[in-house]
Parts: sequence; C-alpha cells; structure tokens
Amino acid sequence: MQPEDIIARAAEVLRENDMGEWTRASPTLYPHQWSWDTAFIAIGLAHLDSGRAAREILTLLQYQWKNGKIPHIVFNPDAPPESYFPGPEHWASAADSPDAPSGPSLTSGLCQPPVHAIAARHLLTVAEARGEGVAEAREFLGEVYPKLFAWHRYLATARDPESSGLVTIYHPWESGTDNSPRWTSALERVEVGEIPDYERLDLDHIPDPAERPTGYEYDRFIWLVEVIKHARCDDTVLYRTSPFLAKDVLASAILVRANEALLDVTEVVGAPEEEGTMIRAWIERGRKGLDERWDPGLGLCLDYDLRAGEPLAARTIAGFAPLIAGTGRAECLERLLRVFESHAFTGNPDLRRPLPPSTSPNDMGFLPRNYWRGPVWPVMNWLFWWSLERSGEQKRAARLKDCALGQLSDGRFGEYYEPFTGEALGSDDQSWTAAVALDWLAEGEQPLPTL
Ligand code: 2M8
Repeated sequence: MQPEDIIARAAEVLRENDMGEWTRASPTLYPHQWSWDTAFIAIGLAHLDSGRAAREILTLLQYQWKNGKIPHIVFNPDAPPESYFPGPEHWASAADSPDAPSGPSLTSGLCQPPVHAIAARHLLTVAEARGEGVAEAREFLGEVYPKLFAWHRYLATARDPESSGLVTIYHPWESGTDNSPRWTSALERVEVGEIPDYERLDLDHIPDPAERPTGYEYDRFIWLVEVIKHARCDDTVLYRTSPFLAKDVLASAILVRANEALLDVTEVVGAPEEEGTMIRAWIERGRKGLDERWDPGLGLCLDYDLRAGEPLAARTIAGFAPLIAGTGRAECLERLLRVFESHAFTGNPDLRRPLPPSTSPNDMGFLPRNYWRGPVWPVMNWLFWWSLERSGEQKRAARLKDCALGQLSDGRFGEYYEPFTGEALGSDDQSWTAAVALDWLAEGEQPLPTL
C-alpha cells in the first residue's frame, strides 16, 4: 500500500467506527468508548476534522467522575447485548459511589493512562500548522482545561497519597497493558475470592484464544473488579483493601508529559498562576519518582508492588518510561537507548521489523502472539516515536516511524502484530492504529480526506 492508500484506509476505519460523537475502539471486540484510545483517536482525527476531534474528547469528559477521575470505559447503551464482558450491567454498582457521575450507570470504575492533555494540546498544534480552526482550538482548550486539571489533580493526590510522583493502580486494566508480565508476580499474590460465573465474550471476536489473556488472568481481573466495586471505588478504602496495589511507571511517565502539555494550556487559557505552580511541581515530582525506580542492572525503570514492598522486575516496554517522560538524566537516557536497540528489544535479529516488542523476547513471560506479552503495538510505536522526537533523537524517531508505517501497509490496522512474522493479531480495524497512521502521514505531500 502507498501512503495515500494508507491514509484513505485509515480514514475509512475511523469512519466505520464513528458512533456520532465518539469512536468505538474497534468494530466488534471493543464496541464502547475507551479512555486512552479516545485520546489517541483524537490525535488522528485532528487531521481530518478538528471539530469532530474536539467532540471525541468532550464526549468522554461528560462522564468524568466528581473526584476528577476519567473512567476507563464509557459504555455504549446501543452495543449489542452480550458483546463485551464485563459490560455496563457488571459495573452497575459502581454508580453507588458518591463520586460517580449522576445519571444511569454508564462507566466503569477504573481509569487508564492520562494521554488526554497531550491530545488536547495536539489539536491546537495541528490547527496552527494548518492555519485553520485556531480560534476554535483555543476555545476548546478553555473548555477542557478545568476538567483536565481536575483529572491530573486526582492522579497526583488520590492516586499518589505518598507524594512519590508515581501513579497507583488497583487493576492491570488501569495500566492499559493488561496481561503484561509487568503484573505477573503481583497477580500471583492475589488470592481469588468468590467470583460470579462469567463468559469470555472477547474470545468470540478473535480467531485464536492464544492471542488473549488466559483464564487464570481473567479470574484475577474479575476478582479485582469485585473488590473495587465492594469498596464503592473509594480510593482510601482501596488503599487499605485492594490485594493489587502497584505504582505504574508507564502511566506516571505519560502523566509527566501530559502535565507539560497542560502547562502549555495554562498559558493559552490564562489559568490562575497557582495552578501553573502546582503543575510544575507535579512534573518535577514525577521525574524524581521515575528516577527512583531505575534499575541499573536491567537498564530499565521498574513498576513497584506496594503490597509486597518490592519492585516488579520484568523486561517490557514500560521500562522505557524515563524516555517517555523525558527524564533529566543524560546517562540514563543513553543507557535506555542502548537497551532499546539491543537484542533484548528492537535489535533482536529475528524480528520482522526493528520495532519494540511489548515484552522483550529475553523475558521469561514473553509470548509472541499473546496480547501485551510480546506483540508489537502500533500505538506504542507512536508513543516512542513522539518521545524520541521530543528527546532530540530525530533520526531514531524517523527510522521508527518508517518501520511502523511499513508494518501498517498491510492495510489491516491490527490491534497488535506478531514481532517475528509481522502478522496482524487481535482485532482488525482498530481505531487507535488508524489514528496514529493518520498522524504520521498527515505531514506528507498527500492530500487528506475529510471524515
Ligand atoms: C484492551 O483492554 C480491554 C480492557 O480495558 C480488554 O482487553 O477488554 C487494552 O489493550 C487497553 O489498553 C485498550 O484501551 C482496550 C481498548 O482498545 O483494549
């Protein structure tokens, strides 16, 4: 496929998944609105229709919880019954939380990595570059700023009562990298209580169950949902009771960058000076927190299990968190780049393309076809490309982008890809895959379609 065909197909995928004011994450496997998918989708949509991109984010924010939390799923009331588990019925009791948005129960009680401010800021960058819609983009930022500020404050307080600079999660789904070996030992320590009978509806939408998490993992996922519902999603209670309590370095790194984006927004919207001061402090604290989780032996940054009181050793893409955060320590960045390009990651000679596998082939938990345990994720390629550009690594960023686009020239817009063969896995026509392809290609010579 040539770039113009990739653009046309990517726009078609987003059109097919367009539900009016929001976009489903994929046609059948994920018929609802997901939090961090929304942010990436808006980054792509910005090139096709800036107003629609803004509405994508605004729709999600309508369901923001009173404490600032942006829920990880907003359920589509029109999704076919039995299309996704756990669906809205399963989360219904989360609506009992005093922090839940009023109205019918339409959200989960979890959250996901905070890419939203990066996406919101991106809308203005795209408008400025195109010389079109700048006033509307500024107006949009004025509307979302207080909501994004409340979201980041929630993460900096309720999700970090230790003021460590690192975000605490109660469930692997909150990390977005659900069954990654990052969480294996913490999940092993979870003793599963009584869980309702459930059916794995996800397995109906993919050709091979080996591409999805195992039953062992799902039992733990579902048990943790029970624990969270039982605590009425109360952060203070969960700090006491959740058997899974971990500091997530990837979400924390994204938060550092999102805070930088939010700081830019404070200038655009003329936010109170003390809010800018708070955001600056969060950025500094985040970088320091990541520094403290650096493992010199592995040359990676490690998550931390608060329950066990120990680091969670695994070689996964999350280990490159300081690269994403743009950490101040030069020697750490150099070492990270060496590890990134070593046999353990993109330098593995057996890879179809030098793209980062979600888990290193040298990690014990590596499985090349299984979800976050090995496959390459286009959306993560985008995050690394974007981070490398911001770290002044233009050449490396360009190489990564070319290889990532080469992978997408199969036109399938896979959710993830087998790293050795390049086969598309999981869902086809995944919205965030199409969105990042559009963002990569939008600056080229090719004319862009409208949505
Ligand atoms: C995957 O997660 C959902 C649960 O949230 C699932 O497997 O059912 C993850 O890849 C997550 O990061 C992503 O946001 C979601 C939708 O694309 O799918």
